[in-house]
This record gives sequence, C-alpha cells and structure tokens, in this order.
Amino acid sequence: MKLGLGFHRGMISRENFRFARQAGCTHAVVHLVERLREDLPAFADEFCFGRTRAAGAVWGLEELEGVKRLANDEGLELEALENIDPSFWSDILLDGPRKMQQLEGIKGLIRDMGRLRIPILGYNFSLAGVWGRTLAPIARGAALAPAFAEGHPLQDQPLPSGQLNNIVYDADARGHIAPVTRAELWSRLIEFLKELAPVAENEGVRLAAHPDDPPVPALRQTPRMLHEIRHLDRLLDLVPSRANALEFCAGTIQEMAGGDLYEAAARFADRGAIAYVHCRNVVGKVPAYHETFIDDGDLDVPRLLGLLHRHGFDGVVIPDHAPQMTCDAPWHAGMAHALGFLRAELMSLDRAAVRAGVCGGTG
Ligand SMILES: [Mn+2]
Repeated sequence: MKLGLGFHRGMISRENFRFARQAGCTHAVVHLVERLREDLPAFADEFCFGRTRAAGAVWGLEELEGVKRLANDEGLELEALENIDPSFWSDILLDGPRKMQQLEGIKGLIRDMGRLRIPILGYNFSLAGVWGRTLAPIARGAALAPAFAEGHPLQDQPLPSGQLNNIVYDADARGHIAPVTRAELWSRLIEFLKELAPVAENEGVRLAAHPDDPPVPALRQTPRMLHEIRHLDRLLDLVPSRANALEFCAGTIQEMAGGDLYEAAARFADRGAIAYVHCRNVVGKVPAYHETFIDDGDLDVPRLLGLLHRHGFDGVVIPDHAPQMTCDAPWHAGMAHALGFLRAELMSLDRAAVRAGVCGGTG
C-alpha cells in the first residue's frame, strides 16, 4: 500500500506538495472543486491556473497537466481527482435538461485523465453531500473535529436550488430543488455509470464512489443511497466493470448503523473493488458520532490496514480528515500526525511481508 494526501483546490501548491513528500507520501489526490468563483484563491501563473474559463466547463487538459507536473516536480504521483464540481454535473444529479451535455463533458475529462495517466476519479453521488455536522472541541485534548447527531434542526433544512454537495454553484438560483425518490436517484446513478464506465474502462480510469457521509437515509429532505454496506455491493453489482469501484472511506463505513467494516474491507479488497482508501477514526455510529485522531477511536486502524494488505489491496491510503491541532498550522499538524501514524503502519506491513518472503525479500 502507498501513502497519499488529499488537497482541496485552494491547498494545491508547491509548498503543500512538498509538505506531503516530507511526511513520506508518494501520492497526491486533488479536489479541483470550485466554490463560488469570487471565493477562488489566486493561483500562480506558472501552473496554468487563474485563467478565466466558461462557467460549467470541465477542467481542461492544460490545467490537469499543470497540477500533475507540479506534483511530479515534488516527487508525488497524481493518483486521483476527487469530487466533481456541481456546476459540471448538476443536471446529472438532478436529471435536468443539460444532462447529456454534462455527461459528454465528464467523458472528455476521463479521456484527458487517461492521456495524463491519472488513474482514479473519486465522486460522491449525493445531493446534500457532506452536511449537518458541527465542528466541536470533542477530539482528544479538546481538538476541533466534526460531530454529528441525527435530529439537529439544520439537517432538515430543504436544499436550495443552485446548491449541491454542500457547494453553491449558482448563487442566482431561487427556490428549492424538486422532490426526488430514492429509486429515482438510483436510476440517475445507474445511468451515470452505464454512460461513463465503458469510457473509463477504455482509458484505464476507475470511477470511485464515496459512501454517503454522514451515512443517514435522508438529509435536507433528500434521500441518500450509499449509507449502508449493502448499498455499496448494489452499486458494484449494477454495472460490473473494473471502472466501477469504491472510494473506500473507512471512517464513514465505521459510522454506518449496521455492518462490519473489517468484513467489508476484506470482501471489497477480494473483489478488487477498492480504488483507494480514506482512513480516519471515529467514536460512535449513526445516530451520533464524532471524528477523532487516527489512533484514538472505535476503529482499529492497524487491523484494518492489515486486512486490506492480506486481501491484496495495493493502492493508495490517504488520511481523509483529521482533527485540527492547536498551533499556528492546525490542518498541517493534524495531517502530519495522521500521516506519521499511517506511514509507520504501512512500513511495518511491508517489513512483515518481506520477512514472509512474499514481496521479493531476500530473507
Ligand atoms: Mn471520506
């Protein structure tokens, strides 16, 4: 297994890639998601950023090439793009009039990823997205971390038009999104996969579905589809393809009301269905849980990594979220802590494999 770190768009920089390399990462995952255009940070011209582009245009080849070159310059492979900007696929999620046009846009993105050998496109087929949690001083030493308790009044606020996946993509939209049933949402997801999986397979790109975080059946008056382990099986079974895979978020799966994370990890690894892994820790399950430091929760991270290793998963593990540590660089310190822990575990698995002679060790 390989160690990686994920970066939101505003975090993509030479310094942050260097930080990841210093912590022992060999791989990077980047979110090219944009919030409102005026909120975008200014990017350095040398990396092809900062150009104006038509609203709703999918990331271009030059931009992806710029991010990849920057990562490579700092000793990192670009493993995945994570999370599709709502403006690129709003009508795929909502079954709107521009759906076919947006599917063509994402096919173009997948072809560019194939050309650049970026192997994974992580996505979250969710209307409300990650929502309804509060940041609380609840992790060890009063570190700030997200907490969730079902029934908070926020969670039932209807979803405004122009907002999906917790991102505003059209500030001028008025009203709320039309009601949708869970069956309708599943049929939109199946159409998305049937259209895109063959293109992705052809390009050597894997589409990796993130489970619903928080894993509850409904949020903001919209249904969710991937909040139990069996839903992930259903997703894989509906469109069998190497390109139809999982962004295996261990924290989210641990938060699910039922099911066994370790059994799921072993089974999905056996199926070769895990594209990459999000690894964080958590205390509690739905209806109430909170995130914690990686060494300090209900999830037995060494056991999980050992299982993934034994069941043949050889891809990238990233820390997902980490509590913010009290210092001048709360995100970096939290990530450095999680990366150090993961790096030690991955090294010890590699050493054990060499001792067992399964990784070409000479004894
Ligand atoms: Mn995750």
